[in-house]
Amino acid sequence: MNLKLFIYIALATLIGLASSQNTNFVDKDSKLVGFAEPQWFKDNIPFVEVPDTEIEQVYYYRFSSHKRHLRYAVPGVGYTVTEFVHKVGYSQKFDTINAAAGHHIYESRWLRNTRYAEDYINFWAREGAANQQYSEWIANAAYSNFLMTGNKDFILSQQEGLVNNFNGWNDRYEPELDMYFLSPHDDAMEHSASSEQTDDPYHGGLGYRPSFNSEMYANAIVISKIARLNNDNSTAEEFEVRAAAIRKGILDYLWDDERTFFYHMFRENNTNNELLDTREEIGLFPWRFGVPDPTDPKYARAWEHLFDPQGFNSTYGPTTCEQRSPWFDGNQTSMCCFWNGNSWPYSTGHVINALAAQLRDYGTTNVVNVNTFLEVLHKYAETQFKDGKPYVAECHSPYRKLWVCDSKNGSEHYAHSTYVDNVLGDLLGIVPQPDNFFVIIPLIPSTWSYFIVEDLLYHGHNITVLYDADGSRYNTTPGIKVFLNGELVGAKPTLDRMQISLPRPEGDESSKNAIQKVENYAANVNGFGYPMVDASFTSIHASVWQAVDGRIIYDHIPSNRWTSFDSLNEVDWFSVDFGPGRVKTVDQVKIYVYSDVATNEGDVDCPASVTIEVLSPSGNWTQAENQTSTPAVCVPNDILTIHFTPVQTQKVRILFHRNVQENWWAGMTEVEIWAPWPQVEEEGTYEAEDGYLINAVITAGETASGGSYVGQIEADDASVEFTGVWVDEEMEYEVQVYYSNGVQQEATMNVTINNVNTQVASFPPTINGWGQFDQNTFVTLRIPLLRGNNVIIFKHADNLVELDKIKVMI
Ligand SMILES: [Ca+2]
Ligand SMILES: [Ca+2]
Repeated sequence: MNLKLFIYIALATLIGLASSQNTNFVDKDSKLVGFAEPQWFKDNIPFVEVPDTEIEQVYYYRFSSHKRHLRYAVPGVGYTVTEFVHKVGYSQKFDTINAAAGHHIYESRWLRNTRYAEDYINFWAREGAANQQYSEWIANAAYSNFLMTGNKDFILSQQEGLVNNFNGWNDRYEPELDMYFLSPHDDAMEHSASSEQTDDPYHGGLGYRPSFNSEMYANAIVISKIARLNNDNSTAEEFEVRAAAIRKGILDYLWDDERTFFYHMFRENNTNNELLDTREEIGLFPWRFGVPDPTDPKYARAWEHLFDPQGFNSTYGPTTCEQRSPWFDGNQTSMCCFWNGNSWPYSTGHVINALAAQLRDYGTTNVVNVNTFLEVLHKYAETQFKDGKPYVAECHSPYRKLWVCDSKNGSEHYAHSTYVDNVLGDLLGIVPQPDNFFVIIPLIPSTWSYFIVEDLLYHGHNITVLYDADGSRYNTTPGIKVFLNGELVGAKPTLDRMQISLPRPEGDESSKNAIQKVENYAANVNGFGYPMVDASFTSIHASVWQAVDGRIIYDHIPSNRWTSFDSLNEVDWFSVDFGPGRVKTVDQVKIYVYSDVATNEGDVDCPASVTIEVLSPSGNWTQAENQTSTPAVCVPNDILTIHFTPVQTQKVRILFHRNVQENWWAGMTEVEIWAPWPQVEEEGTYEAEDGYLINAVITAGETASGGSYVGQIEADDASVEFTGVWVDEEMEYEVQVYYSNGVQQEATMNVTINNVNTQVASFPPTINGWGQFDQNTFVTLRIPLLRGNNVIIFKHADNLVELDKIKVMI
């Protein structure tokens, strides 16, 4: 054996051991009864046990609700997180909405598969999505994700995009006050106490808000930290100064000594800088981000209002504004978007973070202690039920067991808040660190006799923390214990905070391999174009497109599936066409089997058998060779993977042999075809036809690289986005663009790189005419690329260009 191979195997064995070694205290299966796809939970979530049944029950549910919103969008971009289970009119690129992106990242950071959060952070930092549609704390959340993963390379590579997002708000900055202004609507709050009293009660007037300004303070602070780690001291200093100014603005203008609270302040017709007449829940957000001065005890008085029955204290969570206010309305029963009374998970999540920060970073007060903290968290858990089962929608009545904003096939499992972050980060007190320490500061009452968190992935290590007051529950000695990769590394005889020093994070090494060069070739985020899907039969209650929309939702309602329900055929097929000329090497198909027989809601269940066929070069369907199914027998509402001998094909189809005996039909919520990506002859090459296209057409071409090219890039908004353009090093690269231009005039395209840099590319006429490509016909651009996945968008400008591929000269 040569030395290099030996070292590789030795290293792989070590890493394999480290990540597989773990404790096994929790009976995982018992926690996952009734959940679809239980293996996903075992692969991804920390398992928790606490004495409070509701808190624990909702904990597992909220991972399942979050899972429903993890959406694989586009190869090279990967995962995003949605807010609604279906597309809504005001969602933006790939149906995203930035309003709760911070919450999404804070929830995602607890998943063991770090790709979910990192793809999504990269998306906000580089895709040019609508980052200023609503207020946001994306940079802050991105940094909090780094604290969990320890992946320094990744967070440092995001600096430019995060700074760019931050500066996207410059036109809403008031230098005289050092604060940002926006409408309550743009702060995700329609019909609030600060909007009801304006001419436009839906949007409200512009104002300086404690919520948004605290978020911008938090964004500025982490950008300065990231810049410091990047040895970019001038950016670090710039953002330290900006953060300090915003913080001063909040403390000087938005705090009222007499009314002991932070308030909204109108921007217009308010020469005396008067504050709103009503306390709103957003006035508690500043603690979460460390805005109040810890040396000044006056600020802690704000918490009295959280526990005041005339303030925010109600049966089902804090009210969005204080109940004594003339603008308060706690009687809504079904209308959406009233944030002047309803209990609102978006805000409750923030407030619990803030309450934990008060306890951890500022100290107990006359009203804030671990018992009152638990009361608020418990109430939040108790709110998240419907018909006796854990559930979350948009908003809840403060007084009645009623989800008020709860539209059918719309706001189920609404992803607009945190909860698992409140349990893991606040209650159990896992406080992720930038250096090689693991710190836990539990905020649990002395009456609790136990808790455990197991399978926590932290800086590349498996961590278990358990507390067992008398040692009887986990068959151990009394006290709190920390296990690192299965080994006991810290113990105290009583409940206390713990700090453990860790070996160097594996994140640093493993992140170099974190680029997962497999992508899902079946995904179609648009519901039209390629990959094109078709079926021999589709139920009127289903859609072929929902089976490739990247969403995995096994529910009867909300519906997201293709089924053959009511088909007269014994065998129905479902096909995926990668596009004209787009032949790919594939070796597996993953079917997310839908069953409503399992839940007594319908007649769709596991098929009797599944066969995979591929289109041969001669145009015939042939069976893929050596098909094996995992598991061997289909499990309803779970994954069925069919592996086969690698084969080159443009089209794949699945034959579903339905269960005729039971008279059941076949269905799936999603089908994925994962394969190496990109599939190109030379490293650094990206095919235009593999990109994300807007108003452009994939065309087969014999002279085209990869078998096809993209043409008809004619409409004003027509564009070709090269996704997932990976480089290891940040610098300017030569990029060759292979194209054809069949008219005798120069054509141009506008090129945007990572939503930061733009340039105009010129394409002289080509001698061979349209649709003809060769190795000598290209233009060379100089393009600055960032470490990791880059986004390069070519947009139609003057005249026409057909694009074949780009080659990054590495
Ligand atoms: Ca789907
Ligand atoms: Ca091509």
